[in-house]
Amino acid sequence: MTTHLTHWGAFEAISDGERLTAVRPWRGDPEPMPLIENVASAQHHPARITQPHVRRGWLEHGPGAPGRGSDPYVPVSWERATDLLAGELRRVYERHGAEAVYGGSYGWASAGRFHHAQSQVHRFLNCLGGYVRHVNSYSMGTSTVLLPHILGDLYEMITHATSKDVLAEHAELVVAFGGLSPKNVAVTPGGVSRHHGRGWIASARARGCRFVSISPLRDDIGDEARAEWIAPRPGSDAALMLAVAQVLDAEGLADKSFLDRYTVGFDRFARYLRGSDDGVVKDPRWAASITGVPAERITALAREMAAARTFVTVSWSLQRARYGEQPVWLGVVLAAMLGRIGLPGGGFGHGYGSAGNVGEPARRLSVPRFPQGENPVRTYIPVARIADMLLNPGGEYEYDGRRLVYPDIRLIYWCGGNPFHHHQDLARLREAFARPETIVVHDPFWTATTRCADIVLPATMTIERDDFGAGDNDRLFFPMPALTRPAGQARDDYAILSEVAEKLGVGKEFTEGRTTMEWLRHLYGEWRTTQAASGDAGVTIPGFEEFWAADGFELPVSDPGQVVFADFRADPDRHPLATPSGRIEIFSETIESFGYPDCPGHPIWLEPEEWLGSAAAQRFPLQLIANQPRTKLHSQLDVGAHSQSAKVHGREPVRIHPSEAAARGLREGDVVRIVNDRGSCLAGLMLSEALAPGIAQLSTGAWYDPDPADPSFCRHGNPNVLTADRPSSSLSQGCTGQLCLVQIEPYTGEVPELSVSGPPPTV
Ligand SMILES: Nc1nc2c(c(=O)[nH]1)N[C@H]1C(S)=C(S)[C@@H](COP(=O)(O)OP(=O)(O)OC[C@H]3O[C@@H](n4cnc5c(=O)[nH]c(N)nc54)[C@H](O)[C@@H]3O)O[C@H]1N2
Ligand SMILES: Nc1nc2c(c(=O)[nH]1)N[C@H]1C(S)=C(S)[C@@H](COP(=O)(O)OP(=O)(O)OC[C@H]3O[C@@H](n4cnc5c(=O)[nH]c(N)nc54)[C@H](O)[C@@H]3O)O[C@H]1N2
Ligand SMILES: [Mo]
Repeated sequence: MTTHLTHWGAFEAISDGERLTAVRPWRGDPEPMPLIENVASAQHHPARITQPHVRRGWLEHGPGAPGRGSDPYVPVSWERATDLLAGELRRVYERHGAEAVYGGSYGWASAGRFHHAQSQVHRFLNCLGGYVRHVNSYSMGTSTVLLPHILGDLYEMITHATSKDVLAEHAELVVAFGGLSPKNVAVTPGGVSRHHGRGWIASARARGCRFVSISPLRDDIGDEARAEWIAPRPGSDAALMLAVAQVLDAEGLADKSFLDRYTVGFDRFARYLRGSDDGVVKDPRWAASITGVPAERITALAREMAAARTFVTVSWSLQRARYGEQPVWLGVVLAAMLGRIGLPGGGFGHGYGSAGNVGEPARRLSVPRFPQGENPVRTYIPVARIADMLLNPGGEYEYDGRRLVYPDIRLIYWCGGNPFHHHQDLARLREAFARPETIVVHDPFWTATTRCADIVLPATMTIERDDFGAGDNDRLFFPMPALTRPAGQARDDYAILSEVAEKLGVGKEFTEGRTTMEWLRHLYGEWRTTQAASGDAGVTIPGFEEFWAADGFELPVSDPGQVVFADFRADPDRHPLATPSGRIEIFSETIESFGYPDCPGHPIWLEPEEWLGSAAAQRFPLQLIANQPRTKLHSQLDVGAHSQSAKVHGREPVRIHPSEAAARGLREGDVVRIVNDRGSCLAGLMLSEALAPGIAQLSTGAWYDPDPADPSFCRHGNPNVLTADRPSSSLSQGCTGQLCLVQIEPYTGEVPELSVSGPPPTV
């Protein structure tokens, strides 16, 4: 058995050289995950791309020819494909310059430090003169802009977040907005060895710590928490939090000395809470009418939070929504009012239910990375503005106090991401993707994005190549020797880019003359030397041969008992935050100075366009939660066995409360149509009392399978035909894919065949 690493866990496998014949969880994993089953079953699926392809219209009529998304593909040799690609890159760089190339290429790609697809393509494009990049992520696009203004260092909140073991030992009450989702914490960017998502909750519970999960889904927290469930209307958490703050303020429960010493701007915020200027006191009665949570429960919750050592955590989902800054900022404000920031078991956390690395102690050692070179192009977009950019070249927009201009993109180069998975309003994205002259995609699979590309190059999966890997804050650094040969003619991104670089005369710059194994040895050797020279490794690092032959190298951590902001609490003058005031900013003069009505200088309640309290809910009375999928990572390996096992008539499952089904004459197992003004999709109906009435939950990840006549209708169940391409705010321009309003209807037509379960038509 050989060990292998994925973003969702490590596994041991036996291979016959062609495929994996047995897979079992890595023996060190206390909470193994069934997602590992997707890998072997997807490898030779008919949706695997087995050779290079070029879209017929592009091949016959040249760059810019219409027909993207409907043309058949022409299989070509590697020689032909790389010739065409090199020629087109030369044309675009010569005629339009690097500002015309979008190489942002957002996406999670795969575990493995060397073959990380984005690093590969970025290095390659840098050798050609650079590219328009993206900033931030779909994950935390809103917090990434907000938190530096109010807490300073974002990295601090993730890498140095209070350890889960510290919470298990010291917290008395955990109030989790968005829950502590067991499915999400199974995943860590870059890989996870020992899953630690549930054990700490069970230990805390056994010690008497109480959990309150504030979320539309009861199963956003595991049974081991025996949590109280409070289900406010989605999108209304800011109102609930304001009312908790109002009770703390009005009843004298706020920690005044903490607020004085460690924060700025409470007074400005308090005027809003007390209604000093607008005459509206943000009390529990006010919040009850917005959130649907009884006023008495809100008042009691505030008192419980003040009486115990309370940890407030806000999941990333709350900021992947309109005005998503507000609940995150208010989570910080509540924790500040409770005065326990910087103490073990108290304070504020962000994402303890979102990813496995949050609350794992920081490592003493970094891990090697493939250098990307320098990008001389200064133009960038906040990542979720991709469709806006393509549709409005030259258009101006606001971002974090700046006025930016969209570039005029002629060529898109995508490796390791799936925009037709991750972006909102896919019919609009289809329009946007019709604009550039050329789209190049590398992927192992015929995803919806490869089906919209002009040049399609088949990439290997991790099990088909040599690499090494370790996830963020994960403690194991694994060698990842190839387990099988590549499927079909698939090649590593590195091999593909090396060949094209050679044809463009920058081969030497890109490869530095190294093969993959030479790179692995080189990167490892350099890393080992640097760590040894720093004298701080705290461990002897084996030589490459020993590392490569073994089963993972244990990386030491700095402080297993890490508590975020402990230094700041101990001495805020010597350890100020990286904010303008050096303190926690409850009121931010910087944000106020931008003058954005959709994100003023202190947190407030702003009513989103699409929530159960809005006028639009008359026509679309269900709030769709488009959250992360349980059976896969995003769209990855959706054709795999574990993901397929959850489908209903081949469609993605949508869950609603039984009362909502009864009201529509629907039954479990029905194929239904989910609809709003932007689009519609089919899904398979599941009934559950784990959802509040008024809620529908359709996770992301089903491969977009548009009706040939109507790109706004997905036959498979991708919620992004329904979500809106609206930014969180002018401040952060983040993704808001989590929530939208819909109606669910019976589907009476013939259930159509899916086209994404095989390759597109070829000629
Ligand atoms: N409605 C809604 N939409 C959302 C979200 C939401 O909450 N709601 N969440 C958002 C979030 S947080 C995220 S992070 C995004 C995720 O969006 P993405 O990261 O774009 O999604 P993935 O499915 O991980 O896409 C990775 C792609 O890379 C391919 N790939 C894997 N390994 C390799 C490789 O080695 N080389 C190459 N060339 N390709 C490879 C995979 O086959 C897959 O097609 O989705 C966002 N979209
Ligand atoms: N299995 C699996 N795990 C994953 C991923 C995956 O694709 N699959 N993706 C990974 C990635 S890239 C990321 S960024 C993280 C994302 O981590 P999150 O953003 O935290 O994850 P989600 O599952 O989208 O949302 C968590 C829960 O938030 C709740 N929620 C939604 N809206 C509201 C609201 O307005 N108020 C409240 N109180 N709750 C709300 C929903 O019920 C939802 O189930 O997950 C990571 N983990
Ligand atoms: Mo994400």
